[in-house]
Amino acid sequence: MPTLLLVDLQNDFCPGGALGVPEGDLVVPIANRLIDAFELVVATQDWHPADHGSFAANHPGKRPGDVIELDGLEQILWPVHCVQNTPGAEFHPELNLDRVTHVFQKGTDPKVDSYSSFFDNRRRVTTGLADYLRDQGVRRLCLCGLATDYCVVFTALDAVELGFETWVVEDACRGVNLKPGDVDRAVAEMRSQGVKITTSHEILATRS
Ligand code: VGL
Ligand code: ZN
Repeated sequence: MPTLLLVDLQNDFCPGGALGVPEGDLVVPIANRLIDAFELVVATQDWHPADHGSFAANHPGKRPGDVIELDGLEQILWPVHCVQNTPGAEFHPELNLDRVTHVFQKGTDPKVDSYSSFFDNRRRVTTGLADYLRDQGVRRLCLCGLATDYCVVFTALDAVELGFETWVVEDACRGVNLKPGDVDRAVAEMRSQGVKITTSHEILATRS
């Protein structure tokens, strides 16, 4: 069943948010158009406790962008973002959630970050997304959202590895580009691992 995964379309990842991705809000109307073209729509939500280890503010003397070791794993430090039950963690107000059947939350363990929608960065704990998709008989997964160079790329690479035919809708994603070229490198990496890169125009033309 053609399935769309909306990755982290939350206020804090949109301009003006705590970890605002340039043009992140422009993805929302495209996502809304895409939703109607899919039978099954699911979403992820970055959902951190206030004491999360990925927040620079929780490491005295550290600043966003610094890299530390968090419980043995390399971790980029971020501004405080997507704290559970705060407005920044809510989905963008214009995102149409009517047909979203399930929201998978991630990043809830303070000791480990979770870029992929499937597993934490340690690859120990699953979000339940893979089992959910398999239960629904999903073989092809289309994804879009924020941020291309973090949650989207990690999710897409896991999806192909898990055996899903994986499509990323490039114009419905935006990235952080902490280092110039990060988004381009993420797209190249996805292509090289067998992720198919497409556009919303292509999808809406073939499915409507
Ligand atoms: C994300 C950085 C930190 C993302 C989440 O959704 O891409 N990036 N937390
Ligand atoms: Zn996060």
